[in-house]
This record gives sequence, structure tokens and C-alpha cells, in this order.
Amino acid sequence: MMQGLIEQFRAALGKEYVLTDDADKVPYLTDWRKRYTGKALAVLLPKTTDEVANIVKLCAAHHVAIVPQGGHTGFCGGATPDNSGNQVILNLKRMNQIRAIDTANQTITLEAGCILQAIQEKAAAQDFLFPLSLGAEGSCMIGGNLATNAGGTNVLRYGNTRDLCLGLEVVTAQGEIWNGIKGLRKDNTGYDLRDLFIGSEGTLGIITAAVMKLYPLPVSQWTTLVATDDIASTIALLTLFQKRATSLLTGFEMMTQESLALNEKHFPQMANPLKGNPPFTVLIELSDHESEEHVRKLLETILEEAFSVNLISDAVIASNLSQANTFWHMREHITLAQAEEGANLKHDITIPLSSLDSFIQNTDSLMRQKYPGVRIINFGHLGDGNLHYNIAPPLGLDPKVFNLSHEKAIHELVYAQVERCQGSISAEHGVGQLKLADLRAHKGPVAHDLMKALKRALDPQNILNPHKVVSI
Ligand code: FAD
Ligand code: 2HG
Ligand code: ZN
Repeated sequence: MMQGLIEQFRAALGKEYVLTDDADKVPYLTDWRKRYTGKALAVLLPKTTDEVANIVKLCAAHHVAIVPQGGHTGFCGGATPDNSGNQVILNLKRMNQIRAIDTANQTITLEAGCILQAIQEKAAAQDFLFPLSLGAEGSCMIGGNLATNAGGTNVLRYGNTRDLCLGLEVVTAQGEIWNGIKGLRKDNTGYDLRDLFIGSEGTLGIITAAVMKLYPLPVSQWTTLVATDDIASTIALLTLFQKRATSLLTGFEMMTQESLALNEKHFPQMANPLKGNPPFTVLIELSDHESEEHVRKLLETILEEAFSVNLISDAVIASNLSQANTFWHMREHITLAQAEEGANLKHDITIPLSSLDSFIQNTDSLMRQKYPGVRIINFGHLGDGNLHYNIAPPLGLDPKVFNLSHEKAIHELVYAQVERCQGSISAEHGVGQLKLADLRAHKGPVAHDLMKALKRALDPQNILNPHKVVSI
């Protein structure tokens, strides 16, 4: 029966776009963190929305599950199939056309397989900013960004992917095409289907295209690294910048001493330009449409004020774009340094800014008490209250052995503190298969049942990315 289905896939897509040889499938089977490896009946590479719809209809008729996949850079195993070998991977990378740029409406209409960096470049070539920006931008795709509601480093000013999206085109679990490709900033016509599919991680529909917002390209940008002694001062510094710079503040990222030590170990060229390895290094970016001098002056004035009230002990302003890029690379390399160091435990959490200090103090102290020598690789988008509170084993211990014994208890410890502070266990990376059980506990029974009801209503056969986000 499966051979017959494969032949139908070939008829629908063309033979070369149905990968069934083991060697051809390998690049699609393991996630970026190398945490999950699955098996697949086939990897399917459609070029058009109609082809996606035809594939879904075939899969629905044969009760075959589909795992949608973009750049496969997600952190929660959402785009990796299970081990049955009965699921198909539907990779959207051939759907990479920019359908339109509407300069008057300030929107761009894109297919799901467009690579994020290519979108930023295309927008910039027309003097527009596409503000979504994250470390994986060279390989993640807009369909994946929408499906995970990705965050990144510009959320503080421009919001997350959801806030940047005006319209969607989606293939439903029945293989129908919902044409929601509209570039409207207001549309109160009943339930918001767009918002339902955004962040649903491929469990409710397959996103094939989107209308996204564009913004005027800033003409001046200044980036600085500053040293702070503790989280309370870092939050006070954020408040100061928000008051003085208002919408010019486009980045506020925090890195602890321990995070940067790991960076420097694996990437010695990424040494912190601030003196004396401060407890916290904060990367701050201001962007504007006024002259370079205007923004530079504002930045210097705020930094002087911060020095005068002892919020910061050192600061270095990037003298040019290349140095600013080096600062950003330093921030983005922490993830890569962690990957070099071996398996680690990620906690992608949000905490209300008012409870962040208490969260860090309590969790650090409990963690160090229970796991002496443990390395707390804490960094993230502090302006959004989003920490990447990652845990690496004590030096000299095999990460795999450490994680096997302690993973569950470490997650429980961190998530108990997240609950205490009324935070979230997933700020931006999503749920996938990694946090399936944690989600049930975190959301509470009412929210979890509502999510299951939605899944059952939209995908009653449970063929779209089953056992990711919610199990029904
Ligand atoms: P994939 O990994 O391929 O898929 C992710 C999920 O979306 C899966 O569940 C998949 O089934 C589903 N999916 C993919 N495409 C579609 C589609 N067209 N229709 C329906 N479902 C689909 N994330 C952040 O939020 N902020 C960051 O700052 C950030 N930094 C990162 C840095 C690095 C170095 C790396 C490796 C990852 C980072 N990520 C970050 C995580 C990841 O890049 C994002 O989650 C990204 O949005 C995933 O896009 P993708 O195309 O790789 O999706
Ligand atoms: C980032 O902000 C990403 O750099 C990755 O979200 C976080 O490595 C991580 O845990
Ligand atoms: Zn992040």
C-alpha cells in the first residue's frame, strides 16, 4: 500500500522531489541540537500551494501523518519525525518566491520557504526594514518563524513574528486552501484564524505563504556594551533607556559572566571588550531615522546618567558597523559555544520584569546548592523578560551522563520557580515534542483541554504533526 502512495506522491510532485533513499533523507531527520533523530517514509519537496494541498489530500486518504519542516533550526524537535518510519516530512524549502512588495502598504508577500536573511536583504534593497532577526536567520524560513512565532532580538521594538504578520495562506488538514492573504491592519471579522495558525508548530495547518509588515529602514544605529553588577541595576538601566530613548531602543540583551566565559573558551576571538569580566554584560542598541550624531549624543547622555547613579561600571560604544556586528556576534555565539561544549539543558522562559531579580537569585541559589559546580549559562532578551536559563554540567562531567541523571529534576526546579513568578516555560522556542508533558502541567487543565478541542476540530484524523504541542 505504501509503495502505491509513494507513486502517487511522485505523480503529484515529480519523481526527484520525493526522497525515499536513506542517504537522501538523512539531512532532514535530525534536529539542530542533535537531540532527536527520526525516520520518514519519504521527504516531500513541493513547489506550489496546490502541490501541498494535493499531498495533504493523499496523506489524509491514507491516514499518513505529515511533519511540516522549514529550515529545521527549531529547538524543540517540532520538525523531526517519530521513529515509526510511517510519517512523511513536508519540507517547504522549494516554496521560496517573494510574491509581491507593496511599498504603499508597507508589506511583503512571501512563500513559506523564504529564508529569513534573504527577506531582510530583499526589504533593505527597497529601503525597508524587515525587523525579525535571530541567530538562525541564515537558514530558518518564514514558515517556520510563523509556525513557532519566533522572537529574536528586535521584539522589544517591533514585536514577535505574530505582530509582524497581517495575512496567511494555509493548507488545512483536509487539503483545502484557506486564502487569508490580506495586508490589512484592521479586520474584525469573527475569530482570528491567522492568530490560530501562528505559533501552532505545524499541528493545525501548513502555512504556505504570508503577508508581513515592513518598516522604514533606520538611517542610524549605535550599539554599546555596558557592565552591570547585578540584575536589579540591569533592570533599572532598562527602565532608564525606555524612558529616555523610548522607541529608539531596539535591543537590550543580557549576558552573564559564565555565559561569556564559555563563549571565550570556544571562540577566543569573541573576548569581551569590557574590562575585568563583569558579572553582567548588556548589549544595547538604539536606532533612528535622524542623523548619526543625534543618536550618538542621546546614547552618551543616557550612559552618563547611568554612570552617575551607579547603574553601570563600564561602557564601550561600537565605533563603526563592523564593531557593532562583533558585539552582536558575541551575543549570538553563546548558543554555538554551548553546542560545542556538548548537550545542554535549555530553559527558554519569560518572567515579569518585576520578578526577574527574585527568580534569578532563588533559582541560581537552589541550582548551585543541589548541583555543586553546575554552570548556569544565563543570557537572553532581557528587554522582553526572556531568559535563556541554560544549564551545563560541572566541568569534567560527561554532559550525556549528567543529563540522563538530572534532566527531569533540573527542569522541575526551574519550572517551579517560573510558576512561582507567574512566568512562561516557553517564551519563544515553542513546545514541539520536548515540552509536551511540561505544557500540560504548565497550562492547567482548562487551557489544555481547549487546545485539544481545537486540535480535534481542525485535524480530527490527527495527521498534522501528531504528538507535538498537544497529544489527542
Ligand atoms: P523548523 O525548525 O523547520 O520548524 C519549527 C516548527 O514549525 C516545527 O514544529 C515544524 O513542524 C513547524 N513548521 C515549519 N514550517 C512550517 C510551515 N510552513 N507550516 C506549518 N508548520 C511549519 N528562535 C527564536 O524564537 N528566537 C531566537 O533568538 C532564536 N535564535 C536561534 C539561534 C540559533 C543559532 C538557532 C539554531 C535557533 C534559534 N531559534 C530562535 C530557534 C529557531 O530558529 C526558530 O524557532 C525558527 O523560527 C524555526 O524556523 P525553521 O524554519 O527552522 O523551522
Ligand atoms: C538566542 O536568543 C536563541 O540566541 C538561542 O533564542 C537561545 O541557545 C539558546 O538557548
Ligand atoms: Zn532567544
